[in-house]
Amino acid sequence: MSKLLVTGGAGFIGSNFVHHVVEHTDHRVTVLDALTYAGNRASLAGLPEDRVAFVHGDITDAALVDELTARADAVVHYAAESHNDNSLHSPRSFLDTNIVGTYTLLEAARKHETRFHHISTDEVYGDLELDDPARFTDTTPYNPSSPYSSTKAGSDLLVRAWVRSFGVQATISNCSNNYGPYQHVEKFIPRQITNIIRGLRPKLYGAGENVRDWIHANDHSSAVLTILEKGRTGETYLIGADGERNNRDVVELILEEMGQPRDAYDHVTDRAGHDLRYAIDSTKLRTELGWTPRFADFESGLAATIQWYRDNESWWAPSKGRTEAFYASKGQ
Ligand code: NAD
Ligand code: TDX
Repeated sequence: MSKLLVTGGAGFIGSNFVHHVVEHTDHRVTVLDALTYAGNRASLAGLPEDRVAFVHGDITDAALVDELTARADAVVHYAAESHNDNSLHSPRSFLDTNIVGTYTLLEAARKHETRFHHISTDEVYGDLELDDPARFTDTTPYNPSSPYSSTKAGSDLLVRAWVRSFGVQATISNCSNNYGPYQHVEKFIPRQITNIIRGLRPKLYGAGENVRDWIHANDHSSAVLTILEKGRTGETYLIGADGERNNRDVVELILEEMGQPRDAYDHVTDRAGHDLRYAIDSTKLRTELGWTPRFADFESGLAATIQWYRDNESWWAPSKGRTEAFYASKGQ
């Protein structure tokens, strides 16, 4: 049994990870989360108090981070400003949290010789052409496009430097686009589902040809647990489940699943610098560490996610109005 410090554990993927850890291991978890607009304590409701403790605080608070890291066997670092569209309009908090916050945690892990796992994204590699057979691997050169992805790339490079220069026992994972319960309504799939529930039309950026490589958040969680248990210090593991789809197909699937005409959506202003395609080659994680995804069927995972948003309107309703007002002000 280990004591895990999980940063950003009240966010989408972090909260899914905490649920997964409680269900599948006997680890104890301390969540450190600043409860920004993206954090929600309700995402951790119902978890046993003797297994999960919650600390409301910021990862840039060095004294607090030091105190919590001293008590942990491992740090699993999810906390981030995570939304590309926000980073195009207000990038400052992305530098503070993603760069300075990661630095603050690395210094604590270095001091206390604590195992560290850094959660990152495939977006650090930039994008691929639609007809390119290539997929990202851990040797693909970094080439981030947005303020968000450039700060995630910077945080990855800090982790690599703290491994090489200071011997921090760290691993990194770069995962593709996640879907599942507890995802904020600003993100693509929950935005469209909750729009339809509210009688609004889904909004597709540009022509909708951009491709994302979808993975269920539970599969991301099982991969991170595998890396925590078996990953080699200093290594980078790419996490993906062969789920490439273009955005138009995903919107049409959601509409069909929710009993609407497949063409009942609007095209809106495209995202500035919009990455065309992401695709992950997760062979290293599968062959070296023996991980396999369980949610192979995107349609059924999507149907379950739609049902979750239907059943949990009180979870997402408080964020919906201000999220749509923000998008409307940008023509999206
Ligand atoms: P999210 O925005 O849903 O959650 C982020 C969480 O971090 C929130 O609970 C927020 O309150 C917390 N947080 C933000 N700033 C903080 C700070 N300064 N101190 C403490 N807590 C703070 O994000 P997510 O989608 O769950 O992403 C989690 C991680 O996974 C991020 O590092 C992201 O880069 C990475 N990732 C996300 C995806 C995806 O598809 N969403 C894919 C690959 C990687
Ligand atoms: O309303 C929308 N319409 C639309 O067409 C929104 C919100 C998005 N999109 C498009 C943009 C992208 O091509 O859908 C795709 C997915 O958009 P997001 O959900 O914003 O995700 P993305 O920008 O791909 O980044 C996500 O995956 C990688 C996460 O938000 C990041 O945190 C993660 O690193």
